[in-house]
Amino acid sequence: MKRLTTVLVASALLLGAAACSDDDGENVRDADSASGSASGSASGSASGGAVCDPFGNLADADSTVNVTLTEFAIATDQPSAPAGTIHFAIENAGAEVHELVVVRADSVDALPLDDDGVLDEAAFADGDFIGEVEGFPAAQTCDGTFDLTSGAYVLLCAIVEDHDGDVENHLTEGMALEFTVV
Ligand SMILES: [Cu+2]
Repeated sequence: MKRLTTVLVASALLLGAAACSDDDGENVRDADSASGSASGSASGSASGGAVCDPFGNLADADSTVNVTLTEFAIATDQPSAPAGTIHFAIENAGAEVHELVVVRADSVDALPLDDDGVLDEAAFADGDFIGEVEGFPAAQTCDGTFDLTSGAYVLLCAIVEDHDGDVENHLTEGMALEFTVV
């Protein structure tokens, strides 16, 4: 009986506290929206901070393959290229930041993924992770030049975005393309 009374009193106190804090509600909401816009601008500046960082030495290129990145696909103007120093002229025709990763792999389905569906770079055999042109903004172009011997490759974008728990995985959304070097 005594315990029940204590609980009731405690509940009354909690209700009272909640009622009293009504005035403070405005401040709490302000703080929330402030942190919301802060994280918004943080990710905004992260996207804005992505710049084209060309990979390899374009002057050494033997051939050029045109690559187009969009949400969420990768396309090339040819399905293969001769072995040698291959220049990928990359256009980001999408609305988001995208990257171009070149790996040696038999197929898109053969790509090693971790439990979260993220490309597992550590799982590649030595030398099979060729290189990457890191993420660069929409409506821009960038260049990647890679020495490729004949074989099967996959071009992909492995960017994973986490919008407050809403995960967007560019690779599993479709940004992977098989490419053959002959
Ligand atoms: Cu992407």
